[in-house]
Amino acid sequence: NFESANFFKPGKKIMVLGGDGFCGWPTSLHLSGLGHEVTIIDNFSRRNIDNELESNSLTPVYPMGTRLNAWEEMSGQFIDFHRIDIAVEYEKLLQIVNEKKPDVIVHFAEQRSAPYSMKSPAHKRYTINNNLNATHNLLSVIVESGLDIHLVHLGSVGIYGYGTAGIKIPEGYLDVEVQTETGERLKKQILYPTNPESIYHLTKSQDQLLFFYYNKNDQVRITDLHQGIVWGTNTNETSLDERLMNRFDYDGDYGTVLNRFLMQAAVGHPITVHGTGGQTRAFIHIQDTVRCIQLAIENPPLPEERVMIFNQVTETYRIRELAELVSNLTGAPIQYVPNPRNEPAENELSISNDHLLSKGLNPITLDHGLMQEVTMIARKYAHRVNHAKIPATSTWTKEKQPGVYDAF
Ligand code: NAD
Ligand code: USQ
Repeated sequence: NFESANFFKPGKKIMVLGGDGFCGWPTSLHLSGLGHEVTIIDNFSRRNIDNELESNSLTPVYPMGTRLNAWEEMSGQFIDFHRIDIAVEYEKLLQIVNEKKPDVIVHFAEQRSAPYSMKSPAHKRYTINNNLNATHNLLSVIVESGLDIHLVHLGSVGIYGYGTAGIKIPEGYLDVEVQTETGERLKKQILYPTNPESIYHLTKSQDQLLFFYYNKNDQVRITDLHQGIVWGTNTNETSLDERLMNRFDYDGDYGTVLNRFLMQAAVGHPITVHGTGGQTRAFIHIQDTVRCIQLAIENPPLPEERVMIFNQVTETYRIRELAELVSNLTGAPIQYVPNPRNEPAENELSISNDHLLSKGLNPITLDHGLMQEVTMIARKYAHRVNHAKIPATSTWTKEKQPGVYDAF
């Protein structure tokens, strides 16, 4: 079942920004395995944030050199790596783009945790500066290089907001009908108005406007993938050797909900449901993430086409349903804790994902076998868990008042 058997097929030149991260590393291996010429750019900020938070990935994350050597040993494929802070080192980014002349740039290089972005004014400012400058520098570099580069960006379902009033969320564009000054009815498609619930999600909302502008003004070809919460750890490629293992975030800031629940069950911690657990969210397995990025690369927008937006999700679940699923699977107890976030206590979420399905995605749905696999990984590395880092401690407002959201 190793999709990457076709090692020597000539491919595209692809740069993966943020290629050391949870989604970027398995994507880099997957694309390299398909025969593409891959260059990773990363500034290791995610590894440094682990140091700042005194937390760690549950699984061991090997140094980049060890990872790349292991990949070459296993696949015969070479991946190039450059350490660049794309939010700051504009000239270095421009130089490497001019040298490599990539056909495609996949952009994962942003601070991606909502709780981390809400920890303090300094964390808010860092997230805004890093994410907006990263995206803007990249767009500016693409234009300055004069190359026709297809930019594939990882956005977030969260920018749509979670109070969608019974609307099935479309893929980026909303059909509206307005009355003109002369009384005619005008039909238009507009970017779905964003309603972010964290500073992190706010940066993803701003990214959307940056893409809109650079596409309109400079005809940059862009696919923006609005991705749901990723779960799972390994892909076909990262499973080949322990040195290729993907990271597994479990702490209160970076651990995402389903992986946290599976980890909690494995290490004997109650499953922490925020509030009533009535929040409905969209999910995707990491193996589907890498496949969707492949599909986005294989189906670029035409020159001068508007920004292509796909919802990169495979299913939706209510958080308490997930907790019950994991509890039934493992016997772990559920603990309802006060919600540190400012989010609707209960929400429905219906979301269209037709584009990726039409391009050939065959979704992996929540499957007991796969969930057990994640629990096995968590059990194997349970000795690495720092229990003090499990609770979610980042609150959304200075004096968090439970239920305050409902007042708005
Ligand atoms: P991650 O933090 O594991 O990876 C991001 C990588 O980007 C890290 O290796 C980090 O060092 C690097 N990076 C950050 N800022 C950089 C900069 N200025 N210059 C160079 N490198 C930089 O995050 P992830 O989970 O892999 O997420 C990747 C992308 O996918 C993010 O943009 C995120 O918003 C999006 N996304 C993630 C999820 C999820 O559940 N993990 C869901 C939806 C969308
Ligand atoms: N939650 C719990 N218990 C926990 C942890 C979380 O009940 O122990 C709840 C949260 O309150 C929230 C939901 O689970 O209602 C999801 O939280 P999360 O941390 O799994 O996901 P989120 O903060 O939305 O962010 C993650 C990624 C982000 C990505 C986003 C996709 O970190 O990069 O953009 O998922 S989406 O949610 O679709 O916007």
